[in-house]
Amino acid sequence: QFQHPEMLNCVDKLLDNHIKEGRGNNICIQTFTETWTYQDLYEKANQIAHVLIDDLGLKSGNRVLIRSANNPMMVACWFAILKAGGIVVATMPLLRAKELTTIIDCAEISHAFCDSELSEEMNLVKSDFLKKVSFYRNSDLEKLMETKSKTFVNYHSKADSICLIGFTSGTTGLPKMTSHYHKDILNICEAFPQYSLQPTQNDVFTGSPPLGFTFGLGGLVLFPMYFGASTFLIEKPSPDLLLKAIEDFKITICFTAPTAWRIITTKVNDYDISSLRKCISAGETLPLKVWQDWYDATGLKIIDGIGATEMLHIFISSNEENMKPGATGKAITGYEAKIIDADGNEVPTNEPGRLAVRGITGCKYLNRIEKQKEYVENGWNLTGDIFRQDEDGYFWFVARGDDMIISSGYNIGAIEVESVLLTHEEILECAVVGLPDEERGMLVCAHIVLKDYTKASNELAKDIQLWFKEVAAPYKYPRAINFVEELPKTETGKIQRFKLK
Ligand code: 3SK
Repeated sequence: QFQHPEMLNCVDKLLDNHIKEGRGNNICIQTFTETWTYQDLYEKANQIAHVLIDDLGLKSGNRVLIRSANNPMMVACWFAILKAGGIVVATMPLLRAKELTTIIDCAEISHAFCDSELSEEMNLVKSDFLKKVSFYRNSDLEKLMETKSKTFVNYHSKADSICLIGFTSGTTGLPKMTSHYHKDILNICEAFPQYSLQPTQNDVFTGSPPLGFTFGLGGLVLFPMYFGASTFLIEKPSPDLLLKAIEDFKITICFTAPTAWRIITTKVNDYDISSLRKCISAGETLPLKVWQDWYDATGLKIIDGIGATEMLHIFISSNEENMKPGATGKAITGYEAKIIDADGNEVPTNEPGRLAVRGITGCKYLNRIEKQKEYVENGWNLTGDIFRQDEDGYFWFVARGDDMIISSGYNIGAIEVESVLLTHEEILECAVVGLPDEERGMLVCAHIVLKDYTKASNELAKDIQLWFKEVAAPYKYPRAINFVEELPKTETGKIQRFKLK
């Protein structure tokens, strides 16, 4: 376990081996309208890999952005990039041109694949790094693919070559880039699934997180394919579509965020979900009430987990046999975790402190040496979360230790929202905080000082919200706006966010 040869392309294990070992006709990906076998995915990924090299001029180590909702072609592009020796940067479909440009410039991305339904913002990107964009869904990529061979010799990568860059919303304006190796991809497939799910080839996975978020990538693509199971992808997930998919496609394993579990609970009696055997929640802490209501309604125990883009996937979780409802769980196989104080010393049992974790994956920030030092100390990754560990070794979430707002499963950097708001012509100053919210977990709330306070009105608040959704990903917009004459500050001029919270 967790041992790899020096040379390793993770696609060999995740995709090509299924063909070599005779599983080509097994279903790999389904949607409400499509069914792809492993053979289909293998052939399409091979053709796209040829397009990358022959037509788009990809060289090994080039970074390739994917802009798409969760669909089979997105998965084919993901595998093709690794097959051809490139590095994948998958993004959230809701990102706007400005956010895409920041990512492209930060990661020096030279190529992009984009679902033609999301072309509008892609076409507005202005970056000197980006050389080639290829669109799919009745577009140029499919035409080029038709001319290509369905076989391909995968790039001979090192186990510790970077194959993926994950962006995490910075608590400061700039997003952070975390890099992961081919071996990390296989390590996460051994870790959480073996600890909590014990998947078999008969499992059918589904869920709502975007594949641009490593929680979704693992749960909806890497884990099912590692075990030769199948996945059901939903382009625009909603609680009803999740439940419909579970009923119609006999889903056995479902990954989603606490907000969705809460809503699904209220609708579950309208559907037959008897096929479901594992329910996974991550992205934000799972309230005990959500766990209990789901258990009362279905008899199923939601498996909570905490992960991080920096660590690639979940590192603390539980399974039905060793679960304390309300606790996040214990460090899973392959990881160690501890709670430390500001000096890095372990704190006594049940005392809150910063969660530190180390193991088979870990943070490797690119181009942010100062962040690396802040986040990693003697091999321990210092998360932004405050936890406590009880006498039985279970970790309990206490609070976020930074300015990250987690709303409906999305990580939203307060400072990032502020920097967008500050570009609005009427806004002089602002401070963004997360407010507790029953539906979303947290709500993005902006306290705004206008250049002219007399203009404060509900109409202006609405205008600012609409404008925000035009210039930044809509999920980040401040759902609550509070116009104030001034912000609470320290003598040195620092905003006292805790007062606003
Ligand atoms: O936020 C999380 O808990 C998470 C889980 C899995 C993978 C990535 C992340 C950020």
